[in-house]
Amino acid sequence: MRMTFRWYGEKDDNITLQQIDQIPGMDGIVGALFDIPVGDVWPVEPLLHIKEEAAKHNLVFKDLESINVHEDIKLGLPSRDKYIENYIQSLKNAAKAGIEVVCYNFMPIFDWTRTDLAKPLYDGSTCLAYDYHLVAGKTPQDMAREILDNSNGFVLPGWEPERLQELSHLFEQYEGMDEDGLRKNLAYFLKAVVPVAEECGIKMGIHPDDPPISVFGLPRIVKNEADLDKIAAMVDSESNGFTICTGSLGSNRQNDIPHIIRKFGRQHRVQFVHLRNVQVHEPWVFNEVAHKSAIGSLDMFEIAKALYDIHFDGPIRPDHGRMIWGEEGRPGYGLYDRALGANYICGLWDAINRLCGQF
Ligand SMILES: [Mn+2]
Repeated sequence: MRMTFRWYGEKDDNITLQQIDQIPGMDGIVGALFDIPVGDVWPVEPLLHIKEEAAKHNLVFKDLESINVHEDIKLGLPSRDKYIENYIQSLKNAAKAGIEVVCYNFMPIFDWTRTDLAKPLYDGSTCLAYDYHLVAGKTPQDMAREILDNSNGFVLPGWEPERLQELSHLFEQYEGMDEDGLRKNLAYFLKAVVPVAEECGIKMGIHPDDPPISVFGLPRIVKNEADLDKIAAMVDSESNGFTICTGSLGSNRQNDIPHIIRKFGRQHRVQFVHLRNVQVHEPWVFNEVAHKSAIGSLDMFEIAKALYDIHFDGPIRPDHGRMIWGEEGRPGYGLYDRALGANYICGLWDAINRLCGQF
């Protein structure tokens, strides 16, 4: 596996490449071009620039998160073909810059959703949390406003202020669309894009819905094993793969993550892994916690062992961390707790490797 760390770039991240390089066991960064509007073509040059900067700090840059999918593609509008062409060109350009893995999601309107970006834990740290009771009485606009107000001045991917201005219009466009309708639009997109990804050596990994449940009545199609089966069947190619995000899938205790990893790993469909622990209090009431198994609901050893067993050689990154030691930063993306998480995962991996000694 390749241990990686999500980085928002020179302009938008308060964490430096040098700090990332100082995390033991760190191999690379996961990056993106955050200033390119969704739907536009990603040029090669700025990707090469990130690659060069990363290399100065002994870090590889082979993984993108995310090239976002334009809403017209998810909606299946006639204009989608133009945006699919752009997506294809972005993949070709990414390949020219040495990119191997591209994460994306197919969530309507919202990217991830939380009801609290700084929930205090017992030890004074804060974390991201979700409680469906709190969503019940809210409009999407209320939710968007809260997230913007609590993001410590950082723009959170999927919650860009300009997109949120169009919220009412976007909801109108999705009226009447069910899961099958959205699934058809994903299949249309994948049938066009995956052959090109395959040709240029890029593995695509769709990110699960976060949380994996319908929010505000919008359809969600990446929630569980059955959904992943349907997506895998849309295009028979290793380039049509998954980002296994343990915090997203794991917030539903019905999802058996080690089983999902082994099953789709055997099909060579696991392309990217986000490791995060969550504490699930009751269905759809959960908060994120430190990575260590004993602290949350997920058995990180079993998850790491499943990845080891499928000989996973793609990128793993510690996902959202808590805010600890007085750090201020982008919610979920502080330095300290993610660094601790990476170190914990490396420790698990080393121990499994030493005990099993397969490779
Ligand atoms: Mn994730």
